[in-house]
Amino acid sequence: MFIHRRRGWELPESLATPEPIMLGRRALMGGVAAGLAAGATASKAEAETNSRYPAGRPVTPEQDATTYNNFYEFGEDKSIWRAAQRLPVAPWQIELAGMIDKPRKMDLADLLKQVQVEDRVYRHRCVEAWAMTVPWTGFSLASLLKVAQPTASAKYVVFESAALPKVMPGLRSSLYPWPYVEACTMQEAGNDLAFMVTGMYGKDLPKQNGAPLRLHLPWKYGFKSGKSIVKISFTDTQPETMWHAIQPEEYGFWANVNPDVPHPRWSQASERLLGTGERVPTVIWNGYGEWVAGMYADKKNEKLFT
Ligand SMILES: Nc1nc2c(c(=O)[nH]1)N[C@H]1C(S)=C(S)[C@@H](COP(=O)(O)O)O[C@H]1N2
Ligand SMILES: [Mo]
Repeated sequence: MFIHRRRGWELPESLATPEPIMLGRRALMGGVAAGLAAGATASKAEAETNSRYPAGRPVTPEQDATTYNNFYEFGEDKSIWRAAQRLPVAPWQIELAGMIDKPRKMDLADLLKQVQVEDRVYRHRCVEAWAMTVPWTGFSLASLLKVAQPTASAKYVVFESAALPKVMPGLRSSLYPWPYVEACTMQEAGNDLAFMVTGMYGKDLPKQNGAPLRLHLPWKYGFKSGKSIVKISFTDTQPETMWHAIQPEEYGFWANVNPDVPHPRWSQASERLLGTGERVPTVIWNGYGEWVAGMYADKKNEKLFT
C-alpha cells in the first residue's frame, strides 16, 4: 500500500498538490501506518494519487467547497448544506439499466470492490461563472462501463439523481421536471478524465456535495455532473435532461467550457474562485483540451459550448 508508481509523464506530487493537502496526506499516511499496526484495512487511504492531470491552481479551502453548493433538490440557494444532511446514503443502490447485457441493481459497496479507487485534483467550473479546485477520491467512469457492459448499440449514458420527497424540499417545486437527469455520450464517458466521485479532501463525500456517488466531467459546466446518482442507463438516442427541458437555449447537451461563448444572460470570459474571490480568465475545455478536444473534431456543427 501507498506504493506510488510514478510514470515518466507524471508530475511529482509536490508540484500538483498544494501545501495544505500535502499536510493532510502526511497525516493520512501516519493514520495508515497506525491502522496497519492495528491490523485494520484502511481502504480509503490506499487510494493512489493520479497526477496525470495537474490542476494548476491552489486547492479551494474545504470549508468553501462544502458550504457553497448547487443541489436544487434541497433548495435553490447555495446554503443547502445543512438541509442535505437528511439524505440517507447507506446502504446505497445503483440501478444499471437500458442497453446492457444484464440490467440489474448493485450495492455501491459491491461496485467499489470492482473498480480502482484513486485521488485526483480537478478544477470545477459552474455555468454561473464560479470555480473551485477539489481533491476528489473516486474511480474512472470507464471502469464502471466495464462493470456495466453496455451493448455495442449504446451511444449515450444517462445519470439519474436520487429523488426522495421526504427529505428533499426542492422536489415540491414543480418548476423542475424531477428527477435530476444528465447525460453524455459513450465516447465522453470512456474518456479517462470522466470520474465517478466518492470522496473529497480525503474524506467520504459530504451529502451536500452529492454523496455517496456523483459524477465529475471537469471539461464541462458543473450542471452536467449529477449528484447522488441512483440510476445509470444506456441508450442509443440523445436523452432529454433536466436543465435542457427547462431552458434549452441556456443549458445545451454538450455544455463544454468556453470563455468565448457567453451564456445568454452573462459572459463566460472569467470566473470567480471560491475561497479567495479572485477573478481569473476562463480557459477553453476548462483547461483539459489536451485530453478532450479530439473527441469533438467531427462535431463542428453542434452547439458544443452551450
Ligand atoms: N442532483 C443534482 N446534481 C447537481 C446539481 C443539482 O442541483 N442536483 N447541481 C449541479 C451544478 S449546477 C453544479 S455547479 C454542481 C455543484 O457541485 P458542488 O455543490 O459539489 O460544488 O453540481 C451539479 N450536480
Ligand atoms: Mo453549476
